[in-house]
Amino acid sequence: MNITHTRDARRRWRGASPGVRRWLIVLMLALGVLLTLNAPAAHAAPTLTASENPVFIPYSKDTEDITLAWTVEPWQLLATLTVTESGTPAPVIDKTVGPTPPPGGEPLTVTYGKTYTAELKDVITQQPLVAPLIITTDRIDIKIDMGCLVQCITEPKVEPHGGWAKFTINTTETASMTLEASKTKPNANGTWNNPKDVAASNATILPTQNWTAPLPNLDSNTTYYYVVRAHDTNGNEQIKTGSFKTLTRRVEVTFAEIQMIDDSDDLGDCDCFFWFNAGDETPKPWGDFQHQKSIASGTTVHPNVTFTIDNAPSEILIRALGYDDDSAFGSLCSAGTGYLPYTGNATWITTSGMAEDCQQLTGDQVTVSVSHQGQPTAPDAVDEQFTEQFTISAGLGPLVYKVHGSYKVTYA
Ligand SMILES: [Ca+2]
Ligand SMILES: [Ca+2]
Repeated sequence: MNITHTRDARRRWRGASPGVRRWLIVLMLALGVLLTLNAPAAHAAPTLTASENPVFIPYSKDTEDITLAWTVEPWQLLATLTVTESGTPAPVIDKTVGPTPPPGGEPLTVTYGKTYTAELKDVITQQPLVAPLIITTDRIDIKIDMGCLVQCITEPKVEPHGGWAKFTINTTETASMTLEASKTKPNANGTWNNPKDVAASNATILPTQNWTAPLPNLDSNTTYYYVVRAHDTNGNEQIKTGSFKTLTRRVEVTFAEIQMIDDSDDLGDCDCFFWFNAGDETPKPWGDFQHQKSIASGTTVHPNVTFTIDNAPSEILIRALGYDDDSAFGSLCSAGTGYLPYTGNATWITTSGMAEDCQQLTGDQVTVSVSHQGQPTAPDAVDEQFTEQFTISAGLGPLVYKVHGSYKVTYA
């Protein structure tokens, strides 16, 4: 009966048109897929796992012991476990194993820097039962319980200002810390050959894990190299080095007002002109021999001459030099234009008296500090960006006057 049926079936198969045959094949494949999809729902898929991956290996060691574990299909009684190590031709494990790993797992020693490929295969067909397991290694970046023997300082955060910098330093271990900065690069061990090279420093009062430390009294627009040194409670030391640049100071000076006290002319008002100067900037005139300002004693005038000093030092000089033309007919003045233009010369500014028989002059200067900050422990207590007034008192005569103005300090 069966034979007859089979023959009949074969005959029918051969007799079927190619289109019908193709359709039947598609139907059978579809059924197969459906059965395959349904089958694993009954139990978990095979697995191959490592107790740790990536394997973190402390700096003090080269190798670490881990274990492998697996699960297989219920009918799989034996399997082949192979583990290969990068750079090593022969497998480090190649053995037949049971459906469950030994108690505690299959031991595997991994070496730092190597990559391992673990495979579980059918013991007879050698077909893989699971996807290969790639095991990698890594160093422990953050200290767990080794204190400052390994890295305990995380990357310091630096906020540079114009005349100081704020450091925020966190550690993974409670530590006493010092912070030093210099315009000179430190040695590899975080020290300087000349202790005088250390421009600013700070230290923790009590051991901490979170330290906010200002570095006061720095020069603006300057690169500093810093060293953070941490000592944990076990005496381990670690250093962290880096660099930062302070902001650039800009000063805007305004010569706002001249207060004429004595114009030096008995008959009428002075025939004046002025030179102004701030820092190392080129002096600027207000009026000249041909364009004289008539200014009476007891009055004020407003030149509003301004200077902008980019990258200013911590102190600047602000200067004024006033002239009064007293030439009479027949006086000899340089080329008829009076005294030579002021060049910014420091000694010249404080002269007073008569120049070339035709001009009376008086000058003076004032030094202003453009670097403001609070006490070393709290430099941010005083705003380093500010505007202040200045007064130059030119009192030597024969011209007697005061110049009032302002200077504005900003950082960028
Ligand atoms: Ca005069
Ligand atoms: Ca005059």
